[in-house]
Amino acid sequence: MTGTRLQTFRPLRMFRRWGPAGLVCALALAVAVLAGCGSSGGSGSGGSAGASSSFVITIKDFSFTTPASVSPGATITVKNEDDTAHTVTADTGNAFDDQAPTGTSTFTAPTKAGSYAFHCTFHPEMHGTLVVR
Ligand SMILES: [Cu+2]
Repeated sequence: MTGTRLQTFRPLRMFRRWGPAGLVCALALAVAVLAGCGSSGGSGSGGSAGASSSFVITIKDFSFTTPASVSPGATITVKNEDDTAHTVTADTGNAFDDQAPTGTSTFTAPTKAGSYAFHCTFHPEMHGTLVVR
């Protein structure tokens, strides 16, 4: 009698011990499969989108350092490493006029391709060119 009871209880204990581990394994597999599918499909669009929006204009020692070119409508990050405020202002029209206090600011590049000369309104000797293409 006790022997049969033990035989029925042992498998149950085994299942209880394997249950959580089995669940974890199954979940891990499912996550791995999902992550694998997600990354293979998403890395292409996600990666390129991240790269295309990382345009930085650096201002240091009263001088602009500008990317070779930026994408139309891209978000441009302006890093002003000077202790004084500057601006990134288009010479003509109002294509962009970014107030650039010390630190980081952003503005949106023109959506029209072209070469946009810009200056700093506080320091007219500061010039740069933003190429959009
Ligand atoms: Cu300035």
